[in-house]
Amino acid sequence: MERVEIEIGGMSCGHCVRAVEQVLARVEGVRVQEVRVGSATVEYDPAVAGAERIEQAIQDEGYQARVAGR
Ligand SMILES: [Cu+2]
Repeated sequence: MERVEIEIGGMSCGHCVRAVEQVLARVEGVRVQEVRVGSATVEYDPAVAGAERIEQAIQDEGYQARVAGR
């Protein structure tokens, strides 16, 4: 598993935190570590999930996302 930090734009409250948690939990190969307003930390299996898929899942929910280091 690799651990990454994701910068997330457009989050403002606890509702956003729960929405992002739920969206990340549905991405195969991803284990959610922590979601805060504006960022998240996850572990993912590079053989199953990629940074691009993680960003896309968050963007599909209506937020901006950028995996650190990309
Ligand atoms: Cu919110």
